[in-house]
Amino acid sequence: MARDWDDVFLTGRAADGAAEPGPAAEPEPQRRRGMFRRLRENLTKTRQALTAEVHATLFDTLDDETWERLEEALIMADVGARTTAEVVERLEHEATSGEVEGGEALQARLVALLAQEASGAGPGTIDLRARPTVIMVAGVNGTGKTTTIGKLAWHLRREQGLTVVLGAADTFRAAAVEQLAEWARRAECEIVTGAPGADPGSVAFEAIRRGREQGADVVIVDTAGRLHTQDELMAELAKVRRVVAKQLEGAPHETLLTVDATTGQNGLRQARLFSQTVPVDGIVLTKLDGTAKGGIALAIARELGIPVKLIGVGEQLEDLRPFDAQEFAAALLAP
Ligand SMILES: Nc1nc2c(ncn2[C@@H]2O[C@H](COP(=O)(O)OP(=O)(O)OP(=O)(O)O)[C@@H](O)[C@H]2O)c(=O)[nH]1
Ligand SMILES: [Mg+2]
Repeated sequence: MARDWDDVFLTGRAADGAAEPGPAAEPEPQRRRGMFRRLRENLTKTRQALTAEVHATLFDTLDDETWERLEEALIMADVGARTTAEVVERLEHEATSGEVEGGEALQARLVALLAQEASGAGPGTIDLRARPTVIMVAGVNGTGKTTTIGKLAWHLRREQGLTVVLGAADTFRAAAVEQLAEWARRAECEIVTGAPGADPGSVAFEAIRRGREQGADVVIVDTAGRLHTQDELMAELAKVRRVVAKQLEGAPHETLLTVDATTGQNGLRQARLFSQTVPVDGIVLTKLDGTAKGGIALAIARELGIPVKLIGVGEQLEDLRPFDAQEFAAALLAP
């Protein structure tokens, strides 16, 4: 599981896995503490909903009602019925057998069990060693594709010192190109656009061509989230992917799927549909700041079999973070 940007991005440089600070980094422990504090703040809605119940249950007399109430609270936070049932059953067992005793120990154990559930779908890394690495971003309209691309481009530049080219392959909506162009300006990277209604595949093609010509490190391709019908959307997504794959061997190296955390189980169903159309390497779970149902971050990897790699916790450039299950569970449940 990734803890920091240097853990997420495999760049093939010496910094991989080590803690060599990026160009704009603060001292390490201080920076991590600051990031954890911000994450807790961003998750306030879910955290408030959960911590009250966890305290009212695990720190009180343990009986049947304890476990029922705890289950209910986790399900309300969208942790998912299966994951919740397993985790609470295990915790109850460990509490009854005397393995784990006391509110604090139980709470810590709950964090560990939830984190464990969320970590099974594979490492949250993004391999950036290909030159250029092509990242395709897909997802239902409004889930945060364009915003995520802007934030990601900014992080790649600022934290990793990489050059990025954006491809505005969402040609369905005229405003989509403008929106991505604004992000390109903020992230200080180049953007390749097509005329409104242009073939999305041709825009992706041109972005990669441009990236290669420029010797760019990363090309990120935005895609449409809505067409006239869902079938058309899926067909187009598959087509863009084929164009990309034909043009550059190994591409797209990473396909990220954005899922809006506020849409809960419905978002999960949509994600499943997308992942049946194109192979998805990672989930970007967005809008965790605006929901009391952030527990979905801990269940989604297990439900889909795809790791959550990044989380969106706001609308600003810096509001994209690597997902770390342990850190996330701790931020939700720790006092
Ligand atoms: N609070 C919050 N808002 C977000 C986050 N990510 C995206 N948004 C907002 O969600 C809205 C939709 O985001 P977009 O990036 O336009 O979504 P999209 O998937 O590109 O949408 P389409 O292009 O219509 O398919 C915007 O208002 C964003 O500011 C997040 O992590 N937190
Ligand atoms: Mg968009």
